[in-house]
Amino acid sequence: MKDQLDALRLEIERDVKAAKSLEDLEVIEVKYLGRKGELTSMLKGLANVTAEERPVLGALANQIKQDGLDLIAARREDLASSKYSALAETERVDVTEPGARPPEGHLHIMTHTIREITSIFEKIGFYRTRYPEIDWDWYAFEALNMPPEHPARDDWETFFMDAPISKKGKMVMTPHTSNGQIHELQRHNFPIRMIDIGKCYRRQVDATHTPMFHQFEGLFVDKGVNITHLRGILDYFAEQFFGPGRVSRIRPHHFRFTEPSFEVDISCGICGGTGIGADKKKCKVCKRGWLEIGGAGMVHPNVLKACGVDPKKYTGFAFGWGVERVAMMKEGAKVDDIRILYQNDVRFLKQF
Ligand code: FA5
Repeated sequence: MKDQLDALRLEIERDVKAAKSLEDLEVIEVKYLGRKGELTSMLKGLANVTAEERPVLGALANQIKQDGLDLIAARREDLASSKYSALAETERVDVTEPGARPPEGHLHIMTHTIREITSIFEKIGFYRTRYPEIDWDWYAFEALNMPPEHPARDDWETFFMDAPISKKGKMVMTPHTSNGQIHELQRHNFPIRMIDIGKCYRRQVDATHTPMFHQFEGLFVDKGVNITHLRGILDYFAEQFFGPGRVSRIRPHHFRFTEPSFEVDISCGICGGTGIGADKKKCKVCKRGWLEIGGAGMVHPNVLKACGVDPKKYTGFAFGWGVERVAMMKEGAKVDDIRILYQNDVRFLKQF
């Protein structure tokens, strides 16, 4: 039996040495030293040996078990440390290395433009307002001196809502921000120096029109406001937004809600307002020295009256321009089709 025990010791030593993983060691321990292992079954043979041999062989078996456990523990430590040192090699992290930055987004060119316009007007005492973008016909047309069925309404190519009709008419998706004039005038909080920026909707789409676009509406109403104030504000905006040396001009036009009414132009930044390009030919951008920016005029007395404001006491001017259009007219913008602003093409958007 002693020979069997010695042979078992050698087997344990050989297998432990050959073990390649912590899992191998588990198997070896169970196989040789476990409760149903080879050593235990060998000890059953002690019943057949002499009384003198029994304690000697018993002690030897205990020694083999202890040595085997020690050997396994030592090998386990070796394997564990080499496992972690291999991991340290393959999965080393250099915490000082610069990280991989995820791509960063930024604000849309329209948001930038809206913020810029707001801050230009805030500097001269205007305040930003927001009025409904879905509103009653009365605010969008009737109070603006455009009675039901008036042909002037056709210019606004309006979307009507499928909603119940009220005393104030049908609901519309506002085709301009001029409904803001009515809401603001009804507050009777003078002087009014409003800049209302919002979304507008019209049934139009081509290189210069989108079905959804933005307008900014200025309204200045107080005692003694006249056209010279309007001219001053237009020139101020031209220079602040488009750059030094840019000026505005007004041409006669017709809107039902202003009298007199104007179309406003800004001098072209490419040809300096001359209409002649560097190649001595017609300027390619404006062709005539001026770029059209939008409408303006003195608030019509009927509009003031519709809002309960006495036109003999108060006068004012209003203007309404497209945010997309002014952004496109900025020098260097190089946007020749308005629709690209809303196509979500990152290659285009990330330029701004
Ligand atoms: C108006 O909407 C008037 N409410 C402006 C106004 C306000 C005049 C106050 C007088 C006093 P108009 O329809 O011309 O006017 O539009 C003004 C500007 O909005 C245009 O010059 C253009 O810049 C922009 N615009 C109009 N329709 C579209 C569209 N479909 N897509 C993009 N921009 C548009």
